[in-house]
Amino acid sequence: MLSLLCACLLLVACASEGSFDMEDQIRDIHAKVMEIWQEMTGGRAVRGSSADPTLHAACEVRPSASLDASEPQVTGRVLFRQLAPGARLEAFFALEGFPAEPNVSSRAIHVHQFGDMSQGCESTGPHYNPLAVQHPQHPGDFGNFVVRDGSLWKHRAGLAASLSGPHSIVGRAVVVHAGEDDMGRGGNAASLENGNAGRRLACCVVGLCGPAPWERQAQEHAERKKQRWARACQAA
Ligand SMILES: [Cu+2]
Ligand SMILES: [Zn+2]
Repeated sequence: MLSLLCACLLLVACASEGSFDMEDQIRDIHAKVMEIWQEMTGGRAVRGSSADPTLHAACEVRPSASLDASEPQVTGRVLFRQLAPGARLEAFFALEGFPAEPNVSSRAIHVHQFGDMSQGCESTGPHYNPLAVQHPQHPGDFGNFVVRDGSLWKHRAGLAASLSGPHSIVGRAVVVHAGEDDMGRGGNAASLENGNAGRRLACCVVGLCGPAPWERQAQEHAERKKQRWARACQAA
């Protein structure tokens, strides 16, 4: 029934005229689906057991089992925080093991449909795409991330994915790619499905957790920022 509702909402959005672009329309549809979901469940599905509505999730990234040993062995974690059901998602990305190239490079990270790592990252399926839209409008299209000295450190806010509701990414996979995401501008069919982001280097399954991993990561992130500033000041 919900998928039918999503399809109807999408049709209405596509048929409507106005100044909204596609991204705004998809955001509105996600918000509407979330609202209906909360009404249907009386809020129980997203409130959890405590009074604090904040949701946290963790994803321990491991190299894809289908890769050769000679390929980069990327490890680390992706942590998520959502302050309330329906709110935009925040994430910390902390990964290492990329080749330490002299120049910075850019790597794509997405949410894929299945939390199945039985065939390495190959069994995680295509991009998670609950509204049957084109890339890069999938809720888990996190875009490109800069890799410096073999590491990737980033905090991002305002992400469209959710840890609750009918389009939750919990139990699905985060996949780290070898290449850059062309953000749908590659001029071929794959570009509108996956951004031609290349091989799947590493992945993990998103699972709910308590607030402690997020707090530790936030502290570590602040410390690293301070150190970077101190180094920049010394160099100046
Ligand atoms: Cu991907
Ligand atoms: Zn996508």
